Amino acid sequence: MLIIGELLNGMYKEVGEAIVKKDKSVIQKIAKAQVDAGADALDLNCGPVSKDPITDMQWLIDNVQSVTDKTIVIDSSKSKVICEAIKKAKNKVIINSTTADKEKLEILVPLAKEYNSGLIALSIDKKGIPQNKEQRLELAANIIAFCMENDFPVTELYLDPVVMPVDVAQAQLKGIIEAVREFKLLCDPSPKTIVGLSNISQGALDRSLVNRTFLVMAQEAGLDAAILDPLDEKLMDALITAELILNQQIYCKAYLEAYRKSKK
Ligand code: THG
Repeated sequence: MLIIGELLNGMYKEVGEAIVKKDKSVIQKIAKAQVDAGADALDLNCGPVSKDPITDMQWLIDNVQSVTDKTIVIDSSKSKVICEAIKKAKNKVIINSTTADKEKLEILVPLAKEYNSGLIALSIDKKGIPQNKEQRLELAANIIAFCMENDFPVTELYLDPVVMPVDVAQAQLKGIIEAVREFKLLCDPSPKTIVGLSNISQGALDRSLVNRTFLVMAQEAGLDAAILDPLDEKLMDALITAELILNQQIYCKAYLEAYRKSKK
């Protein structure tokens, strides 16, 4: 599982304030803490506080790259922000994200090719978030077709079914897990799959419990990557244990410890 740390997001008060005040020490502390906890990549999102998201995203990338060589995940709904910010990237990059809309695919697929980056694609379009598994699969199939027609390797494509909060769309969650399973069957070689995990528990009482229970189920369905809070130890322990049971990690008696050492 590719573990992408979610904490460098302007949605969090401390991060939002640091972006506004240009306090790089806060950003670098959170970057390092996530890497130490086992993150393979770091999601960077300026959040709603940013008045100049291009400059702010470039500033985030510069400061994160000066403390880690882990993959940078450039998270913005604005293609222009991604196009300008990616110029700062020295580390490996994953673009987050395109939708199934042609206008976005036409900008972001060639950009991902040019920079040899991964590309996250949300199974949504201008009509909004799908209401069922079939609509998610249809959008995913359109995205895959576009990538193939434009020689972008589907093995670098991360399809995201868009996880909804349990208090908003409980009846869809099973279909979202099944979408992960079926995305992997849409072509050979398979595309990768990803979720933004914490979406599911927004408004829920015990967030960590809801997050880790969903994560383990999605892992069984073939999830390849997740944007999550790597500082949540119970979540990380469930992730590692699910990998063990799914035969994705070598078993030893002290496997949690061994896994953490292997990340250092
Ligand atoms: N898919 C993709 N990218 C994404 C998402 C996705 N990026 C953003 C988001 N969803 C994933 N990241 C987060 C980060 C934080 C939270 C949820 C998802 C979160 N934050 C607290 C909240 O809103 O309650 C903030 C609490 C605080 O202020 O301390 O839940 O789905 N491709």
